[in-house]
Amino acid sequence: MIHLFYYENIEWLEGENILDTSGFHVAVVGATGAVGNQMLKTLEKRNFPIKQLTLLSSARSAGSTVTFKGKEWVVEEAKPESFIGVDIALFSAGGDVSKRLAPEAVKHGAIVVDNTSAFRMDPNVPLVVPEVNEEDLKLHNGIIANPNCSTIQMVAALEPVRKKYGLTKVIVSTYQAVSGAGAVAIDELQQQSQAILSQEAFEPSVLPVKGDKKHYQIAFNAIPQIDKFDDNGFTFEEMKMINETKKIMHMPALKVSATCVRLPVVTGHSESVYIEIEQDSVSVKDLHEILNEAPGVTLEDVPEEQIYPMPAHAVGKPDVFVGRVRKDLDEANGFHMWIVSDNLLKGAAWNSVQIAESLLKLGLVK
Ligand code: NAP
Ligand code: 3JN
Repeated sequence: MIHLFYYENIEWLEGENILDTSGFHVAVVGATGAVGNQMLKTLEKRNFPIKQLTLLSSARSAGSTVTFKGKEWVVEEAKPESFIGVDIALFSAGGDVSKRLAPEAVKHGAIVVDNTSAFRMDPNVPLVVPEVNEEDLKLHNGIIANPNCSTIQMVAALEPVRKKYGLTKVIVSTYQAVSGAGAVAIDELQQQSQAILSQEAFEPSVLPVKGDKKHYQIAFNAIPQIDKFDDNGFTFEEMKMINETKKIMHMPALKVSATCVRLPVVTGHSESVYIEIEQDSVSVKDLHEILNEAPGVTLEDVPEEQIYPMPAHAVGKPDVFVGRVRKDLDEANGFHMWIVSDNLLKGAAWNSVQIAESLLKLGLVK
């Protein structure tokens, strides 16, 4: 089956209640967005123990309804008082909303799992990918940050390699889907594709960055800009990958470099990753062995059978897929690999729900 769109069914794990409890009051901030939509589907699929659900958006969508577990739920405008009685608040409504409302949620006694970059580099906020650094959750002060989608899938694949063989250098180039830029970017790709195929005129208005000086065609194109430019020539998306990788892996001295590119793919980020490891004489077979056993990772690497990960195959699945593992031809300790994942699931909604499940498992939710 060919998957094109992000909102198709999530195909995985019918969850069981992970706690024998009457459940928690959960709030989803940004419930009408591309990430919020997948957040609700993931909570539903996992049968997350919810006793009360509060769905929040801006005033624009307040009063609209969203389906959860076969029932229509009314969305409300997010305000400081929306968090009274909330146990767990999942935020994906942009950094400004998180900066304004996450502290209010914490004041009201909620634990916040924040999908934005607002608090990721705050030393008092754990930045967590459960397969990599679940223990960091124990240091939380009310807010836990979910990393950038491109960072998450890369560190999930690299952590088992680091653990066994050490890691000294990472150079990544990304091939990112438009759903990472929100529901408006998905619409823009669809409209432009239709316009081009029907030879109609169109005016780009969303990508690479909504509200920036220039907008470019994304259909049948590749745009080497995700987020705005920093003064050092890297984009903020690239700087997020660099800084977040070092924080999550507890390796401030790790050499990391990134180039982030937007492609006309609806969902599923791909990454070409070059690494250098500490240990000598490691083979591709050695890396296959550890990747095969790594939690949350699926190895798809049989070149002679043309088996390798692709975004169209990753959509709706929770795992990080790794393939094309090969030794560099010049650098003895250098390896290349291709890493693909559903950016809205492991890159956002699933990682956030996993963090919430870890918080329950570790007894960190009061
Ligand atoms: P989206 O499709 O544009 O949805 C944005 C959501 O935020 C909508 O529900 C929107 O509500 C809500 N919102 C906007 N302004 C608000 C306000 N002032 N108060 C309350 N809610 C507000 O965007 P998305 O792709 O879902 O992404 C949302 C955010 O998640 C991003 O800005 C980013 O910070 C984060 N994100 C993280 C990752 C990651 O890598 N982990 C990936 C993608 C996104 P309305 O319907 O009322 O407009
Ligand atoms: O573009 C992508 O593929 C991922 C985008 C993530 C994103 C989009 C808008 C704002 C972020 C993020 O999570 O880093 C943010 C942000 O919160 O800074």
